[in-house]
Amino acid sequence: MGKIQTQFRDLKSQGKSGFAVLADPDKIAPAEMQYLARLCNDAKVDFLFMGGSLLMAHQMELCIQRFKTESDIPVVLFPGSPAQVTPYADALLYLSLVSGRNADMLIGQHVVSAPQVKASGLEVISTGYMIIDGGVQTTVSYISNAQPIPANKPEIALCTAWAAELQGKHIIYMDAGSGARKPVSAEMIQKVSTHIDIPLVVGGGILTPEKVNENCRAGANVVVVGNAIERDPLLIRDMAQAARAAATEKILN
Ligand code: 1GP
Repeated sequence: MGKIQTQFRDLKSQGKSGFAVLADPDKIAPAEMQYLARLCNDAKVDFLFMGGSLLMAHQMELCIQRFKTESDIPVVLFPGSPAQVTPYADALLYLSLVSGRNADMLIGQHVVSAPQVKASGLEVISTGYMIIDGGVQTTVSYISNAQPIPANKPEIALCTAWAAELQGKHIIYMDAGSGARKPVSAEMIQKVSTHIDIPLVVGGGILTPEKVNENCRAGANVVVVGNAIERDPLLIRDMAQAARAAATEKILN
């Protein structure tokens, strides 16, 4: 098992939560990456996720290189398309959109990009990617042309996560989509996390350290935040702390 997958698994087995900052190369300039890296180092962020649903700025590799001049935090690709696969990162979330019924997002794009992924040398983390309705159509649900799982149907989310686990996926990522109006509910997180044995990543529409903490106490092993941090990078410290604190709070309650 690769190093980063082991980090995810350790968080799950120890009942802990980590924090991931999502940087979208369409929204951040390479010149800003060193500042971001220093903030992440100070806050002891666990992972930097890199990726976006679109990629208009072809600066992802430069962004990663700049980040790595300042930080040893693992860089994990969260690609919106095979064009975003680059060997400059440490690992790749190999996303299969298991909540949708779009064959291209389940296997088609994987076939096309397999030679590139094999040659990249990246640690590949097979990911059951589930889009949950976040109250607004997000870029990812529009681009993927796939219906999200209804927010009030935790049992559908659980069956989907079970199916992905049974297929051998390494992790589950439940995403309300970037800029979601409603993040994934604590009830759904709890339902899924208590019944699967693989780590659970949760993201989309999370705006406050309190929400990070709530998601972690509900069972998220990694919480991902993008938009809120783009608006206020100083949130990184409090959000990372809120994720770490959740494990202790679970024990005390
Ligand atoms: C989206 O889970 C990520 O795929 C993060 O979403 O940008 O809303 O934090 P936000």
